[in-house]
Amino acid sequence: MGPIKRGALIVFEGCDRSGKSTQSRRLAELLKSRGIPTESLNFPDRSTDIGQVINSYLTNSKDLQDEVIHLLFSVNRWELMGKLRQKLLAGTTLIVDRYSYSGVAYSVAKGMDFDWCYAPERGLIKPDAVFYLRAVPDRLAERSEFGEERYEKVEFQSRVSAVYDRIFSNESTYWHQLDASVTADELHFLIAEIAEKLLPKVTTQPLDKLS
Ligand code: Z5A
Ligand code: MG
Repeated sequence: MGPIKRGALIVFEGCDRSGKSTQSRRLAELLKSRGIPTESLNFPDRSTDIGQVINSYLTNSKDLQDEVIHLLFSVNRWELMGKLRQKLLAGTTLIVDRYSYSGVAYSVAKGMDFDWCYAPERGLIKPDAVFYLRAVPDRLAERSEFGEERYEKVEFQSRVSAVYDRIFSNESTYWHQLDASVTADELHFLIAEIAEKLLPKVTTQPLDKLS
């Protein structure tokens, strides 16, 4: 038996209701069915102390200054990094629903400075692949449960979408942009195809950091 290969860090990004949770779940199921050790998680992780503060903010029961909530989202990733690194190095592939790019996209959409927003993300583990589910926010508003949390307004989502497009143009080497308006089955097929090619390649490479 050779050395344990590390797992891959695969991230899903996109506006609200773009299908991230659906596609994360389906990819995790597929990989598990192939015998690949896989775990799923999402950010914000509302289960930690900081995650609970974030939850109160998102559900509008608490107000926080823009800079403060931005940094809390980032801390919420940092507090889980040790655990994530351990799992990846032990060979587990992680499917992550939202990551640093959500942090940047939502805060910049409020009018905050791009570089200031990105700075606290530097040093976090760099994803091997990001699936960016891109759609016109008007179309997403037709999906169920849209509009219940703080940021779920079409006009705001359009600004978020523009920031994602900007990040995509900077990070296009490992970002895969997909049209979120096709059916969930079609999306899953495209994602599975990319993931299957990616896994054997990345698992022999060292973990990298966001820079
Ligand atoms: N946020 C932040 O500001 N800073 C940060 O650092 C982080 C997050 C990490 C909570 O996120 C909020 O936190 C979020 C960003 C901010 N802002 N808001 N609002 P969340 O991930 O907990 O919640 P969410 O963005 O609202 O995501 P979501 O609602 O969970 O959407 P989704 O996961 O992308 O979609 P889904 O649940 O898979 O699908 C939505 C619905 O559409 C559902 O009924 C599906 O059955 C349906 N669906 C899915 N795929 C399709 C297709 N292909 N066609 C048609 N219908 C579909
Ligand atoms: Mg979701």
